[in-house]
Amino acid sequence: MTEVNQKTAYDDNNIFAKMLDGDIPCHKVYEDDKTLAFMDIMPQAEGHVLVIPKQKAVDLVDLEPEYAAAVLMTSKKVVQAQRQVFEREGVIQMQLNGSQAGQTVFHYHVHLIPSSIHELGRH
Ligand code: DGP
Repeated sequence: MTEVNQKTAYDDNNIFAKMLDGDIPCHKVYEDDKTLAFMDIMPQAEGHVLVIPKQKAVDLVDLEPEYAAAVLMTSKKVVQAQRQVFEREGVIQMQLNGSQAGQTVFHYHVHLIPSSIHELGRH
């Protein structure tokens, strides 16, 4: 069992690493040299997107500044698109660090969820 106070090491076989390698498919919505954005397979609301860096980072602590900036810029593009497509202002940006926080895939990722904090638990 993973100790909650012990950091998980980067696993090259994690599901998002396999997506970056092209070994498993994803519904891609945006890609550039430093990031990939794709639809979440277990959406918490319609249009739930995940943004990941093309860096082997388990969590926020690992993320190099250039990749942090790139994830942020991609997230801005995705939120703009979500607002247009779903004709709503509210988009939640969520990011979990560590199993204790609820992180289940140990490649850094940002959730972008068109929803409100009040609606989120009801989906
Ligand atoms: P987190 O709990 O923050 O680690 O969220 C992991 C997210 O990853 C969760 O919302 C479901 C999503 N996910 C897990 N496996 C896959 C997959 O194979 N494909 C896609 N598109 N999303 C996945």
